[in-house]
Amino acid sequence: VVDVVALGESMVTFLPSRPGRLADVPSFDRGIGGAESNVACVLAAAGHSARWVSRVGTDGFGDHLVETIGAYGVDVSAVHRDPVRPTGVYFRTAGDRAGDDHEVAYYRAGSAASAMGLGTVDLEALRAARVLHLSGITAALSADCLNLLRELTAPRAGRPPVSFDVNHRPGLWQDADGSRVLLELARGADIVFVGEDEAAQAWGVTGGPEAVREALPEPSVLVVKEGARGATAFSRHASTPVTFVPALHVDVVATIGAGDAFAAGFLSGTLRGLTVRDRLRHGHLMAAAALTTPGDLAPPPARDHADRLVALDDDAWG
Ligand code: KDG
Repeated sequence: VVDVVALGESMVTFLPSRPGRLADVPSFDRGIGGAESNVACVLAAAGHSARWVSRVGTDGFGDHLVETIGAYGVDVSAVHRDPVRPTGVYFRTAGDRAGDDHEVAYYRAGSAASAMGLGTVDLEALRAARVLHLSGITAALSADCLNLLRELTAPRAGRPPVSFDVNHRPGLWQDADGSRVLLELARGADIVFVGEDEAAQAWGVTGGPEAVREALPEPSVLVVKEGARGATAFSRHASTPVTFVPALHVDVVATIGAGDAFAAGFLSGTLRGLTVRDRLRHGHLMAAAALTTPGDLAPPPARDHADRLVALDDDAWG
């Protein structure tokens, strides 16, 4: 049984070599992206056992993803290679520093990962986990992917606790009712991550973290991310049911990957049985590392270093 299994599509990403509209950028630097494999990579770098379950093509981009994610120490043995469908790729501009206003062009329709489903992924590899991490992105990829997520979030005796990052990507939900589906899936999960802005965009919930909790009372842990301000965790079984921790002040280079790093830090603290405050602090610390690098993934601080930072006095934090 590994600490965390993450299921989801990963893509080779192309980030512009200089700022500007996609229409004007002449060349791109290759990286890797994929919200769920990002979580697995950060957790592995933070000293946890992590497995990524997915499908990629037999093309060179598939090789690159498997090799790069494997090099983080993530178990990639349950990644299936699809001989017919290609690996997804996407291009993205940096946008402004808050991460708004960027352009994203996905080339993932009909990808190998969009063929993930109950019959095409290794269900045993998914279930042998202390935590199974999923995200709303997968639900948007295909009907089979959605069915798979519905099955994995359904209440069943013996299923691992499910962590679900809502990850509302409006660009992937053009013809479908993403709002309803994301709420339904979140209701079945045990730990849910959602941005305050996402909750407003997807569900029309405004009025702060408390209003999000009212709309989503089911998960035993709900983490509402409030951007640069901080994050609030609602936890049914903790001695303090509501915990707010301010974010760290950093010079943001790019917001991409920060939400994934935050989720990884919080899950790391959860797996280690830390207090809710310290889970949130580990989340912010990992997010700070991602915010200060251009691509999806930043090497997180080593565990003992992270623990020393998390133990700072309240005055020194945030
Ligand atoms: O969280 C970062 C992801 O958005 C990025 O890596 C790409 O997974 C991705 C997606 O589908 O948007």
